Amino acid sequence: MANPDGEKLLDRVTTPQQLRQLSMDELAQLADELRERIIEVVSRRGGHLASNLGVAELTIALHYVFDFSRDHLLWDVGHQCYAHKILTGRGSQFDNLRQAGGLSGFPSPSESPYDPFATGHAGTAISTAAGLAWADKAANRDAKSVAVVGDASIVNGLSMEGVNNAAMLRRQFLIVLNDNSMAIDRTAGAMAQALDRIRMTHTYNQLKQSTEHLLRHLPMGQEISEALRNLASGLRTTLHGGQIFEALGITYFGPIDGHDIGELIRVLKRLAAFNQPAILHVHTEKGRGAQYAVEDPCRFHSPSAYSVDANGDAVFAKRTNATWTEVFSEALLEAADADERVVAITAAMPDGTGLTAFRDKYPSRYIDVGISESHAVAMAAGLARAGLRPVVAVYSTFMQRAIDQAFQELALQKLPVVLCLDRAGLVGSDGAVHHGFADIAYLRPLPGMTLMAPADAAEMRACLKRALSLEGPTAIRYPRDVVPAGLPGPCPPFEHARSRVLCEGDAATLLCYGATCEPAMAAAKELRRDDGLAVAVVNARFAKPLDEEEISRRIALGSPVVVCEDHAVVGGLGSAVLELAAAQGLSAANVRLLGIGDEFVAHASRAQQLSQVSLDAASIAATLRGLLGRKADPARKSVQGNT
Ligand SMILES: Cc1ncc(C[n+]2csc(CCOP(=O)(O)OP(=O)(O)O)c2C)c(N)n1
Repeated sequence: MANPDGEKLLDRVTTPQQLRQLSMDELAQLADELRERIIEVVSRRGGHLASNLGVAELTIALHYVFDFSRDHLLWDVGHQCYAHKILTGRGSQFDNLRQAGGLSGFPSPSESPYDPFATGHAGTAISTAAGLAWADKAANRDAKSVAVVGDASIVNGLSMEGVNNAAMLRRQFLIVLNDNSMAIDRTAGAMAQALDRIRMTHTYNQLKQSTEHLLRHLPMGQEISEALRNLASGLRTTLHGGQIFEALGITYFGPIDGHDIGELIRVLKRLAAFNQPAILHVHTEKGRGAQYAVEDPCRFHSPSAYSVDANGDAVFAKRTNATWTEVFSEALLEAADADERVVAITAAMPDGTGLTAFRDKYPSRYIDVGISESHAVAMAAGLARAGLRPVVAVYSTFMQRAIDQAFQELALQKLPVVLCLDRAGLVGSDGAVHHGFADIAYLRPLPGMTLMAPADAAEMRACLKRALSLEGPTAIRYPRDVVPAGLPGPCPPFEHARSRVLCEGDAATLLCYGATCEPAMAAAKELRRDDGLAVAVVNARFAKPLDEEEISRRIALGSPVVVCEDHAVVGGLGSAVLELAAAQGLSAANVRLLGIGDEFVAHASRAQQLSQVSLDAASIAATLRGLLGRKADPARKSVQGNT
């Protein structure tokens, strides 16, 4: 798409002001160049691909019409902000997307004033935009607010709460509904069906005429008159997908073709001057510009690095070790084969949480509730009350949306629901918005809750089996990683509040939980080999209830006990250990806590992040050397002692 001199528009268009100088043809070319750039970088770095490819024209049109150095642009979730980043002065850094020290894969106010919020969780854009709009109105500022929300995220409870309230704003407030008929997988639920019906029953021309008609009659800059409300309501009978919003007082426009840049600009210009809450329904194609992504938008929602072969097919590097997600997927199938009461629930993430095999084998026992984690957990309570054994597979970070349901609907009712918390701990390049750093802290206070973590594939099976045999709620956590080779010896069953000693030693104890068992074992091996130190490694298995006998015995020995956990130090397993020591009147002067400090860990590879918080084998060994007076303790920055 370069001109004869080989110059690309993207070489000279680096800000929204510059793109406003371009012709419509050049803007269309700019969209293609943005897609090429995104494909080129994501194929090397990994990241969100298909959603970003779909919004190139929409991003350009928004920046063409609005001035987001003053107006507010909120991308819901924020995973589709790559073109926005490139066009707001960050193009030269785009090469280092999601790398340590490079650009975040999500909006980030520390990078640019064009990003009002750091985001990554679905459903927040309408609410934060409403807050900004409310404050602008109160201060008499003439700034406009735009929230871009996907068709899967608009059904999120938070989005709906935002819609409910934003409808009351008597001023400009635009929601752009970016409808590509996909969440990560196909969208699920009644709203998805309603949007599908619009797509199937109306041609763009028909819709264009209706929208045209409505736009022509809008009293720009004034309160909408009763007559025009009636006109809008007349159109509603044809545009039935918009009824839900119109009934709330949010005027509905569209759907329009989200790849027709001229049309987008024309409609957005009119809507920028519309002094009432409005929703513009835009159809886009997820993956546009990369055939492999159009054909498999789920696979290319957030791919790892890949190359493209001579046939134009994407090729991924082969992995040798299974991931935790894959191991969970197999363990769940085994459990479901053995017990027909087992049902599985996902909140729009069948692939990410390892439920696709379950969905294929047991479609009638599989439920995708859409991006609705709170509903997923409350619904699981209902299923459990009816005698089923629900397993909710959810990322640790998104489970935060359902803490209240874990409290009231699960723990208080003592219901046997199993929460399988994938991506627990540091998650790598998705960064601060996605770390599962707090699940022990938010679940441990709940009476009757059992918390477990497996340390290898055999433990995953044993742990899930145990969880499904309990009469109360359970959470199992495991990281975004490959599963380590098996622990030494056969895997004993998970018994109530019993830890597993992985190796003995009298110099110190490493008390580990799930993911930290492997680096702790490697550290113990290194210390034995290089320093002649015999260090015990104990796999806690349970963060609740603790193996009180074993842990207090180790503390009472007086040699260092280092708790290693891929979780915040505040409120984690280590805190539970200190509580135990206090309850038993034991001195905990020899206890140290290794985990994620009181900070948001930035994007980098998971290995880099683990090393940053001193949870890799070398740092654990260095910590012990420091405690045992061998050498300096380079990991002291994230070691929190209790003394
Ligand atoms: C609360 C929450 N749950 C789950 C996710 C994981 N997630 C990221 S993007 C996505 C799909 C979003 O679909 P949609 O809003 O339609 O946007 P699209 O990717 O299709 O543009 C999901 C489920 C999330 N970010 N936040």
